[in-house]
Amino acid sequence: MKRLTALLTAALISAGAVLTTSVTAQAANCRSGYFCVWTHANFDGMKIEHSGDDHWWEGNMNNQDSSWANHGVSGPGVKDHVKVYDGRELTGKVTLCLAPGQEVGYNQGANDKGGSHTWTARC
Ligand SMILES: [Ca+2]
Repeated sequence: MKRLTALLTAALISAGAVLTTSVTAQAANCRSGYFCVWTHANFDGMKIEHSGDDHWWEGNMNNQDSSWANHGVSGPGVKDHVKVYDGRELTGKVTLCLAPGQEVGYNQGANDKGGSHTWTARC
């Protein structure tokens, strides 16, 4: 019985190690087809997921964005890039432009600057 317990413990430890590895490999937890924004760096803090444009980020995300992930799905004629604008209503400069699949854990120039975003064909 002691031996069985030891085996089970070893199995649990290796299962845990596998889980940890896969979480690290996929850094950003963001659904397929969505553009996700977090209030903290490295995909932490509050998250908002967008399937479309948002030209008026709410107060709890406006000028709070610190990491970003574009999990948009590409296809013929699909706008699969995302531009983040400094101001609301797509005004001011573009602080970030993300290609499909791109994840940005932190960007000093874009940190806490975003106010709106749009899906676009290219950067
Ligand atoms: Ca922030």
